[in-house]
Amino acid sequence: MSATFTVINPATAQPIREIGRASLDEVDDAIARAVRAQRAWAGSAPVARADALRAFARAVEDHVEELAQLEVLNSGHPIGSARWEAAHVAQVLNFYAGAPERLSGQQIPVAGGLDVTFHEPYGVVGIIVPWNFPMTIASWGFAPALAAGNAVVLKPAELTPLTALRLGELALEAGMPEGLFTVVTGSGSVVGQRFVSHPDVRKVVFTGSTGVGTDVAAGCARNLKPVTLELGGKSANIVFDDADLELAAASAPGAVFDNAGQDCCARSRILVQRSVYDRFLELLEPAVRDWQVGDPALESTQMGPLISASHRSTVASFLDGADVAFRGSAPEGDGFWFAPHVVLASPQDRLAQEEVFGPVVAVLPFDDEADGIRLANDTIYGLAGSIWTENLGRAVRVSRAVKSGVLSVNSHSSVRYWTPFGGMKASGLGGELGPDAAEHFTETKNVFFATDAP
Ligand code: TAP
Repeated sequence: MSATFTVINPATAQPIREIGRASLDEVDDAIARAVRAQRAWAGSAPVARADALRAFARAVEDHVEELAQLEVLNSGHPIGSARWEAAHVAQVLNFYAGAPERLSGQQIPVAGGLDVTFHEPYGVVGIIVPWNFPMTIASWGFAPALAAGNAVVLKPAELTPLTALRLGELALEAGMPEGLFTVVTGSGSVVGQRFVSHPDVRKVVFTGSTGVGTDVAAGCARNLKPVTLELGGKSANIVFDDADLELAAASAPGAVFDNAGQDCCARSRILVQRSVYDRFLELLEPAVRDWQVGDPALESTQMGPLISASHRSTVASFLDGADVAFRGSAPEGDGFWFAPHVVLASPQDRLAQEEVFGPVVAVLPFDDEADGIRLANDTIYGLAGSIWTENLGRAVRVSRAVKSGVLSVNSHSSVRYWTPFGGMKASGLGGELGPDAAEHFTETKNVFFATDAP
């Protein structure tokens, strides 16, 4: 690769490494190798594919610390989070290693013969991932795609390619066939677009912003190519007056400031019932001030820096004219630091409608259950959300009425690899994870075998 780009440590603003920027010919070469590797892979015994994925998972398990340290360096994730992320990749691989032997078709009753369906792999799957969770989001695509008999070409974000590159090496070291899982570094407009336009890439998985995702989907439509989209969010954390307010307030900073708010599931709008609004803010303030922002290499750190100088400027722009109620702290000096901010907002404010993707949370009051649901649904997004109430009937009613793909009641959990994940409205199309994800990487073939003479 002739052209390169520089990868920066966001905690120090210092360069780490030069990485090659693939040309169109190099992308096409990787896709051609993937086509060849996929034919042999799809033809191998299901148990052989399962064993290969388990070996890949073991290699990742054996390198959790190395991968975690790379993520601290490249993404500024706190070491505790980075270790969780690396271990999660191994768990996702192990989970989908069970899929090759379970991708059963159907036998459908028909007259005069036998009718069966087969789950056929697409062939080559192109996966485009963002910079916020480079390892985990990649694994949600590549593990089920490989399990279903596909080859994968993976494009990490230029800001954060290091763990993806290491995962590519670990796959080879674990014995995965050459060309089956290739990490292609470079820009979205070249590498990502080639995945969209190349006739041999038969499915695209895109995670990123709603704007780019819409263009990727349009390109896939022109090429009659299925696409999964995991996009932005503006998720609501809804606190009713019958909630355990102490618990709701204590957990609210983690729900939005984790990964410095650079999380598609960040609960970046806290909707609080008016009767407990003041009390909730009183409880929230010390929790925000205690939120530990600092050196991501330290075990005690809860939040590191933002990913880049330009992203920090974008996040800062959201505070222009904002009514800041209180804020946490952040280190001074080099690195793309930004303190957590709590802002009082009105429903039509930019801060209440647009994704900040930084540690800024908007707090809004609501009157009653219907008003809370209306406000929760009052954005273009529908990814995640939390509902705090001790009333079971209300918990059920509100969780059915909020138009989001991933909700939790009296907690903020969003991602378990064995349960489905995906957004509604402008937050996405199609889903990932859960028991059926490998099937999403197949197309159904129906075959009728005549048994009776015509
Ligand atoms: P984007 O700018 O959309 O970039 C995402 C990926 O797409 C990067 O790898 C990027 O490559 C690539 N890309 C850029 N332009 C492209 C094009 N024209 N064609 C094909 N690929 C292209 O998003 P981001 O700033 O990295 O990530 C932040 C956004 O992702 C937020 O909105 C966030 O909510 C969303 N996100 C959603 C989820 C889920 S699961 N719903 C998870 C994480 C993030 P380069 O940047 O290397 O050029």
